[in-house]
Amino acid sequence: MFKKILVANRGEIALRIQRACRELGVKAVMVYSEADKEAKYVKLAEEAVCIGPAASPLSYLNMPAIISAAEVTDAEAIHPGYGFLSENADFAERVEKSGFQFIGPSPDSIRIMGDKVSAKQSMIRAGVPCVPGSEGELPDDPVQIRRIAKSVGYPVIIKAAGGGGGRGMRVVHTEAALINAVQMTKAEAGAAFGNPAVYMEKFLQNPRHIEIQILADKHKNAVYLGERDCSMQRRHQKVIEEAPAPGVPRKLIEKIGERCVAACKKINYRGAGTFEFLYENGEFYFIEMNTRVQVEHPVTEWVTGIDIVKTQIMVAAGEKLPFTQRQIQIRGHAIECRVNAEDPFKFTPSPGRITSWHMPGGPGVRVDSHAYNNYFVPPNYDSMIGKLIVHGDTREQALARMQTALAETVIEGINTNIPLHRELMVDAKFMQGGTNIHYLEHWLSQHKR
Ligand code: MV4
Repeated sequence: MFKKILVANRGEIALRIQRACRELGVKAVMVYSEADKEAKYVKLAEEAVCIGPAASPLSYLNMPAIISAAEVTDAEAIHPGYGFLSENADFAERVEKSGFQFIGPSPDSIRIMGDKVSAKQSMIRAGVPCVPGSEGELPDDPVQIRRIAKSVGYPVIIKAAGGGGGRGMRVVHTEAALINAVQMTKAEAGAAFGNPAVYMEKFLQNPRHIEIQILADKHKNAVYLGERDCSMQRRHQKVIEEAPAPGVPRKLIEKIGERCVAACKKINYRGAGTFEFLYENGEFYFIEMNTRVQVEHPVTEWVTGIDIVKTQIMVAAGEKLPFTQRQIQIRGHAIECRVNAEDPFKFTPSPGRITSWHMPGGPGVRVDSHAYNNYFVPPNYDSMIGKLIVHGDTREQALARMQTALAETVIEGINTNIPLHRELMVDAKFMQGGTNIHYLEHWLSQHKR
């Protein structure tokens, strides 16, 4: 095992990684920007290095500053967390070329999954079901593009190979609109991602977003840790996640999970990863793979009993996965509410000083947050200030525990989305389970206040 690792991130995930290190007996070096000196994990750190000013490009995205911090502190490995440099293949490569272990997959795996066309092609080859569409990148010839769209069937969606997470997409309903839409998407993709390549898929109108968590080691072992339902989202930002996905047959999850595991072995994947699917009319369709630990990993940790962050570190150090697929059981139900510093219904960011902070507790309640009473939420970063996670034997018990936890929560001095979560946890349709990716935005458009 490593003696010391460097945590190249901020916020709640920096604290989460620091906690995993403590449990493993690994020293954690925290890096921080000038805006994050007051964060809990910096105060708790045995060692912390300031890597630059508040602006992310000068600190959390500053590769030389981060690698230098690892050098001066004698760290052996770098955990990138999520966001920032976590899915940057060039960073992973520079980390390894500098003699450190990157806690994540190989630069090659990150690169393949970062290009959505090559990701999809590699999944088709590995037997993972994908959304029907173009075979790879769209050609330039309008005649051929029209022919592909006709065979896929309208509506279709044009997606940028360099996009992902909802960036660089356009829905096309008619042949008349097709060629212009392809040209527009290509132009935008070239400007935004430096890669004008686009591909086409059948546009699914009312899917759910369900993802499969996997873990793989360097010894050809891989497992899936069940699924998460992340359909409750607004503008591609997830708001609530849960595991398991309500109403999805166990047998189907097992079939898809086994396909994901087979794909991991085929591409020599290592570390934690997530296969994102759209789920519609009882079928799963792969869309993208994330090569990092995700914000919503705690719901999977709670239903499986597996510490995903600890396991990431163990497999990066070369250890074998300490469990087999047979030993992984899904127990009960977990729900996560992302706590954001923002207006609960208008969504304008609300940074500033927290003047009162009381977190809930009791059976089946977990709070992951780097904030505390009197903490100043800096205006420079993502608005998420923490996560509230509950577990119950059943979904009904988890819902009841989340309702109680939200009622106990007090955050003053800034606006948060706790009032939004309080309303959603008693919403009849959400309580039934199985709402699709459009549900929250539709609910908000009808919301009176
Ligand atoms: C789709 C789709 C419908 N059909 N692809 C958006 C984010 C990116 N990961 C893929 N996205 C979508 N791809 C096909 N063929 C609808 C979406 C989509 C979406 C997906 C997941 C979660 C939220 C979403 C919100 C709007 C659109």
